[in-house]
Amino acid sequence: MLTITTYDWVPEAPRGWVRELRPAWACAEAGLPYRFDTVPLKPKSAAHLARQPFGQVPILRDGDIELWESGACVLHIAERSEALKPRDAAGRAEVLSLIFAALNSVEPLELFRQYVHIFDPVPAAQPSAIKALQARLAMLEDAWDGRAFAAAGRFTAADILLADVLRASAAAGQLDGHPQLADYVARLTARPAFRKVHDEQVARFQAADARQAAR
Ligand SMILES: N[C@@H](CCC(=O)N[C@@H](CS)C(=O)NCC(=O)O)C(=O)O
Repeated sequence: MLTITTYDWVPEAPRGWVRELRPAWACAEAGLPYRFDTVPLKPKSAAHLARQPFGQVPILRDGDIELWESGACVLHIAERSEALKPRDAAGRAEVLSLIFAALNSVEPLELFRQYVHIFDPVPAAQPSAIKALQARLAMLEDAWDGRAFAAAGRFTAADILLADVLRASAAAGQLDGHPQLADYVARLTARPAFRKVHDEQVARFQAADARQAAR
């Protein structure tokens, strides 16, 4: 049984967006059983920081080993299931490339857009954050070439990470000028495994509200 560590509660806004969704989605697609355990969002405990140096989630436990960083967790799960990773070397190489592209080339720009949008530290940075994201998305759209999935011509772990990154851009209207990427996000987030783990996350944090109110 795989155990995914998430928070015991988060405010309403991030519900459905907490990255425990990534390993949970991978497990659901692969048909691997998983369960959740929780750490407090605040204050960060010493025990949590000993497991994840930034006091973040998710953390994945698999028997005696533990991993953190959602990308590492998804890759670990993908090693266990051909449902997430093809067997052939060329397919695996493509999956690996798209995983790192999602996390290293697209997500930083999407996170920067979110950061300036939410915290507005430098209002003048907003147009440049959007411009940088839009430039990257336009290149991805151009390279997409009508594909149904990110890599290897089939659903893989790369789709979990890329679609989860891009759905944040979509929710902010940033895919409006990128029809292939918008269609990709719509199709990937309509998958039963995504819907299941997404809705479970929202319900779990709603139940945490009810527990707090009952105290
Ligand atoms: N690069 C990390 C980022 C993890 C991350 O940002 N986790 C968020 C939840 S989605 C978190 O723990 N935020 C609270 C905090 O940073 O204190 C990963 O992908 O696992």
